[in-house]
Amino acid sequence: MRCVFVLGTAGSGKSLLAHRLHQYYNNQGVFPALLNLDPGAESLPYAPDIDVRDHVDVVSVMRRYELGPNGGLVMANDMTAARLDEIQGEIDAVNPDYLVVDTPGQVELFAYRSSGPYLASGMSADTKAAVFLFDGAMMGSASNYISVSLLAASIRLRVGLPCVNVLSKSDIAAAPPDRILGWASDAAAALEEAAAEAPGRMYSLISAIAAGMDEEYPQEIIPVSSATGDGMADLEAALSRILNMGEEVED
Ligand SMILES: Nc1nc2c(ncn2[C@@H]2O[C@H](COP(=O)(O)OP(=O)(O)OP(=O)(O)O)[C@@H](O)[C@H]2O)c(=O)[nH]1
Ligand SMILES: [Mg+2]
Repeated sequence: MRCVFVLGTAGSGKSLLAHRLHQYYNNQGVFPALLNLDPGAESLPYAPDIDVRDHVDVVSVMRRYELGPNGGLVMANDMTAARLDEIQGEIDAVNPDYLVVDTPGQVELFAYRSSGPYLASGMSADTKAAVFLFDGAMMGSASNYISVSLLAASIRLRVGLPCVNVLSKSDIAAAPPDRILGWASDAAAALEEAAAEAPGRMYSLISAIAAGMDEEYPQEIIPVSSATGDGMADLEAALSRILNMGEEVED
């Protein structure tokens, strides 16, 4: 089994992309399954094969421990990790070729507490990869791009999986996708634009950040639209390079 975790900031398009990936693999004639790891999801654009909400109920957690919505989600995420054995049993019973994992809306709950890295490393699969979504609707400026790149690097560090960067919602991106790809391929150009947007005293901070990110450049970022399907084949090929070491999708 190959396993793909879909990560990204709140509302960046994780759930819809997870659905599209599942459809894509299905159309390729392999057997995919969808795991929802977001206990706070009220509605999903797909019917999950395995659903953490069958194990952890945020509203009951809030009531039982007298927590607000954020405290409830924190605890629900931690409780998810404690249910790994049961969730793994359900995955094994389905036994897909590809498991697509939709993660909690608040990426910081997944990545920065111990539950996400624990689930990412503890789940049993032959190979694993992550997709990190740069929310196209937020990519209107070079400084936004650099900020989200930092978040992506930090999350990669925490989750510890090889990662494919995706520009999500490419059909409604806040800047032309070619311009965003320019920021990804050329650190100096991104820095220049970001510095021009930033107040003077931010310049040295932005310079230091860009210098530190030099190792990360050029970044590969794949524009994908879950609305039109554009870019799905490129995303699958990038995932395949990690999951199947370059082979096409296979069962
Ligand atoms: N136009 C367009 N809209 C999209 C695309 N992907 C997602 N959306 C819309 O963006 C909104 C959020 O999408 P979701 O898939 O729920 O995003 P998410 O990251 O799972 O959201 P949370 O789990 O709530 O953090 C929905 O209204 C989607 O229909 C896309 O590629 N193009
Ligand atoms: Mg979601």
